[in-house]
Amino acid sequence: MKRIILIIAASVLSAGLIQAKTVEKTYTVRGHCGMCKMKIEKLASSFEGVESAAYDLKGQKLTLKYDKKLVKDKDVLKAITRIGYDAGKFKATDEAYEKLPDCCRYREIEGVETGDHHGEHHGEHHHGA
Ligand SMILES: [Cu+2]
Repeated sequence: MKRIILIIAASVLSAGLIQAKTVEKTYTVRGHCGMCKMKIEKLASSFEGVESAAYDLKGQKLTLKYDKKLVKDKDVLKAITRIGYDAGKFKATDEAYEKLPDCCRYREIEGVETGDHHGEHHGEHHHGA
């Protein structure tokens, strides 16, 4: 019995050595609903070399486990920005962001600069004497 355990331990160890290039990193990725989570995880894990992608919606964090030899994290993050989400140091373009469904619009939810300033006093310049 002990021997079996040893063999298992040894094989786990050597498997670890073979996959020494696998790293786990966490990035800030913006998203808003369950659909965002699904899309982000699906896209990230579609990359060859990405072993797992887990998005934490509350924490706005994406944790990637990937093989450095097969994939670059910045490529994954850039791909995420192309579907409309800010990822790490990369920002989604306004164009990509605009394509998101309403439920996914994380930028508007912050309440900063929504662009709707009605009733501002335009044209009320006083051309005084
Ligand atoms: Cu969403």
